[in-house]
Amino acid sequence: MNTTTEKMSSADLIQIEDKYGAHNYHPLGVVLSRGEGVHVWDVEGKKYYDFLSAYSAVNQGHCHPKIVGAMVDQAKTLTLTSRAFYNDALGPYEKFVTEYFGFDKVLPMNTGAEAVETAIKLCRKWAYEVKGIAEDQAKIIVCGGNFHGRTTTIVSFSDDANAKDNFGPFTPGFIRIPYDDTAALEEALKQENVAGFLVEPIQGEAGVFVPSDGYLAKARELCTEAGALFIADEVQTGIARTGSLLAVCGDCSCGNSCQKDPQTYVQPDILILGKAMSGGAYPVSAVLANDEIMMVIKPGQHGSTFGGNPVAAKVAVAALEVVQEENLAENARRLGKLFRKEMNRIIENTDLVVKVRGRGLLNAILINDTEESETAWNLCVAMKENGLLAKPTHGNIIRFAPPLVMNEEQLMECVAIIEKTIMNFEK
Ligand code: IF1
Repeated sequence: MNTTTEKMSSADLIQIEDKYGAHNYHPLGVVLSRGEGVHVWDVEGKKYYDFLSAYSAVNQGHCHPKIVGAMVDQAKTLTLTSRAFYNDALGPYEKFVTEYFGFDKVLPMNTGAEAVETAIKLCRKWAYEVKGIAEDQAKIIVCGGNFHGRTTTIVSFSDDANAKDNFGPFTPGFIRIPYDDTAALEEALKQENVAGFLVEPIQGEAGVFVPSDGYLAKARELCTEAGALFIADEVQTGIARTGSLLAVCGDCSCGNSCQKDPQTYVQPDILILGKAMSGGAYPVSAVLANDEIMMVIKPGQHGSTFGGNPVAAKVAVAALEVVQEENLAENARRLGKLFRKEMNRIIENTDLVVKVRGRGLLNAILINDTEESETAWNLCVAMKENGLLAKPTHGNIIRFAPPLVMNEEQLMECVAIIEKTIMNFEK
């Protein structure tokens, strides 16, 4: 097999990944070579609807011309200076992004996990230097079923055996409580030396768990009373995915620009963003906070070679402008309601699916089988054959998260594919 000149088939490409790549993933058997908007194409030219959006990174659609244009222009001009010197794209991006989300300052990183690590470090340093917790005693409360990334510290407070087992010794300083449980949070906040509470406004990896109404607001209130920082990980839920700019915006009336609607908005002390910050074009993540918190980090105490590079800065501005220009939050909200309504209609006519849940265009269906069963996987294989790509999470849950640039006609075509697949499926 000539891997450089001849066009390789999907089977060839799967085979070389298997032989030369670490086996840390188990992909669906499709090899993609092109994307545009809500669609991707495989090596053989078959077209699919993308219902994963690279785990909600491609909210703005594949290869959005404005985002790619910004990236290519900047890539031809200046790619990286490091933060040892200033660059002419970072400052304007920092002004733009802080105004966009309403915080005093931003700390730019690359991946979601790095941004979560940054938030943890920031929270601890604030606890020692502002709150006055004794050295090395700070604790951060986290939730059962959390997913915040793959670093050693982050997996230290995971309760997912797959993510965690045999990666110890683990980082101490975390208290895990059940998700969506304000009584447990209230109890945990009574412990000494609590610095903060780190939470996903909707749990993604756990299977798209939307907490009870009022949970985030109550958690915010409890953190304020206890003098602990409320840290929202919106790496997956942010940037219009759940039908508002951020999931902490709730069912707001602001549309595509967060005006912090006092009826629904829950203000985090630290906001963590990643994925769709770049529309999936480039790794861009960010931690946002106000000065009282962010200013505890001084020169030399935290950073990243690539964080805040000029390409990332230009890409992020373009990607966030697209969210507003194309009304993606409103579209996600409207199409999400339609999608759940259609899924509920299908559920009435099948025993295979028991529930749909989610917000905006972050949804999941629960398959009527055990976590160990192959049913959800086989359904995803069948949907792939029918031209729609999705992936199971936790064995019996299928997450549906298309790009937010979808229109109603396309969504209904996707509903028809899902319905046909479910109705024709035999275990
Ligand atoms: C993988 C899930 C999605 C995240 C939240 C931080 C990060 C993530 C809330 C880290 C990342 C990913 C990573 C991806 C699978 C994935 C995922 F299935 F685990 F739940 F999105 F749906 N906080 N989520 O969801 O961001 O460092 O990856 O940039 O393959 O691990 P990252």
